[in-house]
Amino acid sequence: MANTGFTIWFTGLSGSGKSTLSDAIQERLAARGRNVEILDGDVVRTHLSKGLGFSREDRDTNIKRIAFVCSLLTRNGVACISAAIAPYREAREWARKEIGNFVEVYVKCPLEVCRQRDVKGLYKLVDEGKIKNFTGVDDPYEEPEHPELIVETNKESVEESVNRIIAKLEELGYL
Ligand code: GGZ
Repeated sequence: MANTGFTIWFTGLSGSGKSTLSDAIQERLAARGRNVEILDGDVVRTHLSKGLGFSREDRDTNIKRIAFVCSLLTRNGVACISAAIAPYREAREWARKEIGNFVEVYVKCPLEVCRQRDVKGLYKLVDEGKIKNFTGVDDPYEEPEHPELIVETNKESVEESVNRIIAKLEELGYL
């Protein structure tokens, strides 16, 4: 029987753990013989969305482009992972409708923890006033109201979060 495609749609602040979880999920799904594609926000922005900024309009355009690619992959049986901040509820709902087999996972982590992690040194630049309109600091992040799953990366290990995501995919009949 052909694999059912689906999209894991991560959403969460910069530094919340979306990319880490994407890589770990990719590994787990690949081990089960699935073809996996990750659309990571900052990677997409060097190709498909090159030149876009961080205004609401540009973020919405970015999300719609990612959703479009996810919809193509999903309908062809790929296990697709979107790892963009996707801060606006309306754009996420648009993606949900466009894609269909959509599993929204809120990667929840307090801003202060993301700030302490500061994997890329961006929060430091924000504090120095060198980056403006940074999500969660001086730009909005609208928490999901009804995500399929919430993972709390300051409270659970990567393995625990991955196990919960895999279990949710099984429960929904995608695996
Ligand atoms: C948020 C920003 C910003 C601003 C640069 N706000 O943690 P990162 O570095 O690697 O991921 C973030 C990425 C955000 O791009 P997305 O495509 O995921 O955003 S959206 O879904 O809103 O379109 C961060 C970096 O780019 N970055 N400036 N002002 N994140």
